[in-house]
Amino acid sequence: MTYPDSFTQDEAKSLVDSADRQSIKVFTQKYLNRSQYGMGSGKAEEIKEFVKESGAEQVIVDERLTSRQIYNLEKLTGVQVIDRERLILDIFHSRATTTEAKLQIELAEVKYEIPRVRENARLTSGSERPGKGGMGEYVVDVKFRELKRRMSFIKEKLEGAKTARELYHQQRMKDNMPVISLVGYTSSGKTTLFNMLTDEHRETSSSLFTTLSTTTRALKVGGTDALITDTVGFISRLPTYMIDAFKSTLEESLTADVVLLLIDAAEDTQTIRIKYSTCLRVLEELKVDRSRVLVIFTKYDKVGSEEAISVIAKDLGIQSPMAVSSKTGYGIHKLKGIIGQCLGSKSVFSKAVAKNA
Ligand SMILES: Nc1nc2c(ncn2[C@@H]2O[C@H](COP(=O)(O)OP(=O)(O)O)[C@@H](O)[C@H]2O)c(=O)[nH]1
Ligand SMILES: [Mg+2]
Repeated sequence: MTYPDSFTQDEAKSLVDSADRQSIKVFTQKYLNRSQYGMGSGKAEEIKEFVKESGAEQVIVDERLTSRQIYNLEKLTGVQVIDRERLILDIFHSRATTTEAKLQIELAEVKYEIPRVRENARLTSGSERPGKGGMGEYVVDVKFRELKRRMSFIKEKLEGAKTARELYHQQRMKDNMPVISLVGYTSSGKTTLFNMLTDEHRETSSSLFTTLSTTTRALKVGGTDALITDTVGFISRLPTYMIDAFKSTLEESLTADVVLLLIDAAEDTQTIRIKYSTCLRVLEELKVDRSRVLVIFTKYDKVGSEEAISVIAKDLGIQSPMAVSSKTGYGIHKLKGIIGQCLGSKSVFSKAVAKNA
C-alpha cells in the first residue's frame, strides 16, 4: 500500500525487495493519514478481500502508522501489518554486520517502540479507559522504564564498540582483494546493476565466495578479482531517529577502494539535485575520500541521449559523466573498464606501499 506517483511506488517496491519479501500486488491511495486504518475504509476492505483471495501473508503500508491503525488493519485483514518504519528497521536489521551497526539498529528499534507503549498497553489490555490510574498505567510505566534502561545500556555498549572497531571476516579478505561498493538511493538501480555485473561470474565463482553474504559477491574486472557490495540504499523520508542506524549500515562498505554512487537519471532535475547532494554529504560525513567516488547515471534507456545526461551532469558539476542501462547493457562495458583502471592504479599503489613497508 503506497502513494500513486511512480517514483514513490518504485521506491516502495525496492524497499520491499530489500526486505527479502515479494510484493504480489501494489495498492495506491493519495492519502494515508486517515485515523482508522491510515488508508480509507473502502481501500482497507479491498485489501481484506485481496488477502483472502491471494493468501498474502502481510500487508505493508508505506507510511508511519500508529499502533491502533496497525491493530485495526490486522483485525480486519487477519494478517500481519507492517508500516514503513518497521519495514526499514527490518531491512537495517538484516543487513547489519558489525557490532556497532547492530547496536545502532537496536537503538532505533527502541525509539520506534517508545511512543507506542501507551497505546499498545491499551490495545492488549482491551481497556479503552483514558487517563491515569489503574493497572494499565502501572504496566505502561514498567514498560517505559524497561525501554529507557535498554536505551542507556545500548548507548553504553556503543561507546565501547566505537573505540574497539572489530575486524569481521570480510575485512580480512579485503586485505587481499579490492572492494567495490554500490551506494545511492533506494530504487536507483543498485541491485539490478549488482546482479548484472556479477551474474556471469556467479557460476564460475569458487567455494571461496560461498561464504560471502548475499549482498557481497565476486567479480572480475580488467583481469582483477574483486568483491562488490550492494548496500542498503538511501531512503527518502527517513525519520531522524534512524539516521545513525542507516549510516552504520553503510560504514563497513565504505572502506571500499571504489564507491559507485548511483543516480537515477530518469528523475526530475530537482529530485536529482537533492538526492545527489544528500549522498555526497553523508559520504563526506563518513569520511569517504571523494577521489574514490565514481558517479554513475543509471536507467540511461529512459533518458535516451548522452546530451540529456550531459545537461544533468553539468547541473551537478560533474565533468565526465558515466551513464549505464542495466536494461539494455548500455555503458556496462565502459564502466567495467573504468573500474578496472581505478583498481589497477590501486594495486600498483598498494604494491608500492608493500615494498616500502
Ligand atoms: N528502465 C530501467 N529500469 C531499471 C534499470 N535499472 C534498474 N531499473 C528498475 O528500477 C527499479 C529499482 O531497481 P533496483 O535495482 O531494485 O534499485 P535499488 O533499490 O537501488 O537496488 C526496478 O524496478 C528495476 O527494474 C535500468 O537501467 N533501466
Ligand atoms: Mg536494492
